[in-house]
Amino acid sequence: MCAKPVFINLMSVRSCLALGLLSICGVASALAQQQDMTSRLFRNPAELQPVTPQKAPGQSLLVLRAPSALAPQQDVTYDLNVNYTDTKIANPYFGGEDLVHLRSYNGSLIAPSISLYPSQSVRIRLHNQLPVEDTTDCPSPEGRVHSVPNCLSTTNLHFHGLHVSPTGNSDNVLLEHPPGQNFEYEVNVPVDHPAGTFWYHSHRHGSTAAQVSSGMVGALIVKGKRTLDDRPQNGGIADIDTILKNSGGGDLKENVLLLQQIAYACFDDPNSDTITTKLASGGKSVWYCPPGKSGEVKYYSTQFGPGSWRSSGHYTMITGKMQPQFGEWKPGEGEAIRAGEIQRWRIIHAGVRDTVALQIIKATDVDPALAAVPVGALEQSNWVDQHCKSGEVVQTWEFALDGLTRKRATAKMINILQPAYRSDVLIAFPSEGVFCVLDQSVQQSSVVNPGPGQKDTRLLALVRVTGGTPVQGDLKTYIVNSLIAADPTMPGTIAQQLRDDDLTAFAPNTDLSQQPIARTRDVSFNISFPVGAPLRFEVNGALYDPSRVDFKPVLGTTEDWNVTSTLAAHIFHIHVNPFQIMDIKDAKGASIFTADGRCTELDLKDKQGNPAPDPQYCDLKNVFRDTIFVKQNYHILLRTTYARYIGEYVLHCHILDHEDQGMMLNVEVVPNAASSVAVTRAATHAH
Ligand SMILES: [Cu+2]
Repeated sequence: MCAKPVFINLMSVRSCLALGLLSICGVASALAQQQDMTSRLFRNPAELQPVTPQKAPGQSLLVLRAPSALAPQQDVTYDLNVNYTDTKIANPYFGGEDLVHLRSYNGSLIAPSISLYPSQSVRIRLHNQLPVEDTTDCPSPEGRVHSVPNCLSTTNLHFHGLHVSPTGNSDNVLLEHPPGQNFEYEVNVPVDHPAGTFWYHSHRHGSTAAQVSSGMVGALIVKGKRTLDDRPQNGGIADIDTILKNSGGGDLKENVLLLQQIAYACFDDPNSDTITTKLASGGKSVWYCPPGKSGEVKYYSTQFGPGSWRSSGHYTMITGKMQPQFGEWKPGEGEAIRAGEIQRWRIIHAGVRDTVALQIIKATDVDPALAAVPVGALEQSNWVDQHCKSGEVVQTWEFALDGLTRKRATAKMINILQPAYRSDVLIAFPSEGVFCVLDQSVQQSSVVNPGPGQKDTRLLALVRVTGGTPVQGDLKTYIVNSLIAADPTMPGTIAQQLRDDDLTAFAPNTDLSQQPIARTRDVSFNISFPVGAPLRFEVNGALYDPSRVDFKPVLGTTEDWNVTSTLAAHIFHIHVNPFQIMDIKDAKGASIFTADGRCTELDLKDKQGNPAPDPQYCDLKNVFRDTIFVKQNYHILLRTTYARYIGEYVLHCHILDHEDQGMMLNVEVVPNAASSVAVTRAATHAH
């Protein structure tokens, strides 16, 4: 009956009729459609291809620098268009595909990946080809309220996680480009920039959530070619990429998993923000687009906010695909994944409104020839219960966080990814068969979007493994031993360090624990409820004001920051310089890291008193990253050095609709007093 998986199954419809429940259980089966198999196959994003800029007559030609050992091209120019795309998104709740009309990069839900190299000058010509907005949707700058979303088609570009200049036409999110404007960014990647997984997205205050939630996100990959042997001539830097080899000595196969949460909706009438909903299986009403209507991202009032994602019925997509299939599902369809083959997965949480608790479990009783999961919320949930509960978890080996190689790698059974997090892992599937990639149910305090109801377990993807050699025993040990075996020239000391999860030789950031501290600062995220006025999304009690600079740290100094959330959980992100996590204190003010090396987050209990361990903070002590989830009333103690760049940039909550509504502030790194005096004197002498 209804609880069984429903494909196109008349028996199910009859059982439902017999029970008089057609309105509930008939919905899914009546609309059920088999998904197009080939469209479900996972594919990496295309790489953005450089263009040769045309020079106007009479203009002096740019002298391009010769390629170096680090970069195949020292000067490179790309075109990136912002325009609408009309495409389809599969709907796991109702079956079939919904039409969507969304702002995009280059007309696709899958924006191209951009490869960067240390020492490279990268120009990106951003062309805003969206339709012009009227002054109702986009008031002139003087008429804007900086806590009210506006100008949803005005954009800019942020290079998330890169350590580059925040000013001028570099990673400057204080710029904005209305429809019709073309703008050339130039990012100079320092020669000592870490190699790793970063991402680009629009970051124009007032429209960030709308654009990122439309899929305006792409991978930004800094390639690493600096070997251990060449450390002396590369300033002591070695990239872990240079030891990630397969047994033939070639590079490991890489997959870019861009987690996207597209907040599209259809509306009851063209001038209303009331989202059209429909009863789905399981008795829950979720967002619904009738045939012929296209889903859009238009209204913060109804499409973003507490509970919005949970009530939408939408699922997290991976790299533009809903519940994609990895591996070879039919001969010649999809790229085969072999048992024991080690792959690098670059996981980028590019969504806005839901935590992803990623876990990979061997599936049972799945016929790969069928390769379809049923439609309908209840049916999907039952399918996962039936097929993804073997308990045989595929452990991954995480070697980088937020693009930065960890000093200590960590073996993960579950990978809790908050919006804007990146996680680079090595993965090997131990046997042939089908594997479920799940977004697991975790407790409310661990997620960005609490309620209504518990976060449920959902299927994110399926992996089919064919051929290869089964792996016996511990996967992490297998992965490390395979890396060592693949590189006969690897020094014995490095091999031993790898066995001990010690990646110090490849970690780019200098430990700050002994640094002198110039000062400490407090950052507090809060949502307040003024009587008779809209909610306020505040940092340190204030809403964002572009004319106000709250913090002015001095170039070259190191500071301690104490970051907390006083109402709900928020996500702290700061541009330009990563931070080291020195300590995390729970709501009672106690460090979660005990003197004897335990993590008290593993002792957490749910409301009923059952064990509800939350491992997400446990491997973060002393780790460098650029984004951190801040649980309500917890305190994250960060340490950061203002290196290399002066100028103004921002910190903000990466629940991006909070940012658009005011949860952001300006930071300006200023030169130290001695050098500013020198500048003043030089100016005086010049006159
Ligand atoms: Cu927030």
